[in-house]
Amino acid sequence: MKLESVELRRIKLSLVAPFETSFGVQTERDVLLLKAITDGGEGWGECVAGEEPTYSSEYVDAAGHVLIHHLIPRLLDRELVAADVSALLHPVHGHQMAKAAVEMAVLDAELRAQGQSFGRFFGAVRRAVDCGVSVGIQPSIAELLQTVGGYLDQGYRRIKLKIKPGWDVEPVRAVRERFGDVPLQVDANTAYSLADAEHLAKLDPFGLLLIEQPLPEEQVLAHAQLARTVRTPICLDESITSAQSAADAIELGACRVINIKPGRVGGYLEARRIHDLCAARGLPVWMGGMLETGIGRAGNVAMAAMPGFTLPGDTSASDRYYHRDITEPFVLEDGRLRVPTGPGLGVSIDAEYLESITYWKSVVGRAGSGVRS
Ligand code: NPG
Repeated sequence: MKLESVELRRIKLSLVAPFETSFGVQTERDVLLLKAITDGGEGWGECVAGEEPTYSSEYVDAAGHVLIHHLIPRLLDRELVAADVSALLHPVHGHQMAKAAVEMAVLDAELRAQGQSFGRFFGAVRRAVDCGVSVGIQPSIAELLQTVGGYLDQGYRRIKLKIKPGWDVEPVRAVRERFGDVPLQVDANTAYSLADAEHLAKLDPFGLLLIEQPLPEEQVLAHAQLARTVRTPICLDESITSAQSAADAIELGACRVINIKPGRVGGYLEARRIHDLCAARGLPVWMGGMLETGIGRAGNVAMAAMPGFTLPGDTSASDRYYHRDITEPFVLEDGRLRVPTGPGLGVSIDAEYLESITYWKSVVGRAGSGVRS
């Protein structure tokens, strides 16, 4: 397959409600989407980088820049398959989210051309995946209980609470007291230090599924040390940027669970390697979320149907985030989302709506004779 050009576009989508994590409050998503134009058809990719470099060092302006100037030019006008993309991009250090977006677009084009779905390509073993929901930091315990109750009424099968110092043990206690033994986990997004070990151990009596990324991403050894004080399984997110870093963290005893986000690790193919290595070592994995539109959600739901994804993911329904999605919405059915079965990502883009919320476009490649914006 030959990649002839890539169309990049930026869209803005308001969130249904503000989303607060230990690193800030988000009220809208500024999304970079890619359309790969090949001699065998088109494919779509979504970049999960946020507007600001607060979750990781990547951010959407930089992702657009590195794609246009350093990544896409390495892929144009040559015979390639999606499996070649990461090696071709290897000379460029880092920028996993940008790399993931272009690999995804090429993979979608390739699978659409073959008439094969992402689910089939990944070896999906279920038609629908169990869904959890990530609950942002709330202004009060009363609002938290109301929000969690609403999601449980909708059928979500697991609740994840965002925590930070000052908002941790009490919200967990309140949710346990009100909602009993609902599957519950917490996510700190790197907000603690090893000195907080005794404090984090106060979460142990609540029977959480896991504590996600309590310490800064580079402190992998400290997570292993934390695990000596805290009994709740530690799950890594930000620290896991590749299959290699996953293997190292497991070997060190830094985590007993891994959150897989294809965008964070450079793409679906690396994410699949992490799934495989965790399965071989007996670690459960689950699918993370980065507030994806229907494009990214489609790929994530398909991957979450692989056998090692034994915990519910942050693969929430479209209406958890958006009033109107850019694809047909993902709708919760008995706490699950159906895995798309059509070719490639298996979703169709609402072209008119997409156009109406696009505020920037650029083409790299033949149609754009290099770079056009
Ligand atoms: O369901 O898509 C979702 C969001 C799940 O909490 C979620 N994501 O730290 O995992 C995270 C968090 C996040 C969201 C991180 C946006 C970065 C950006």
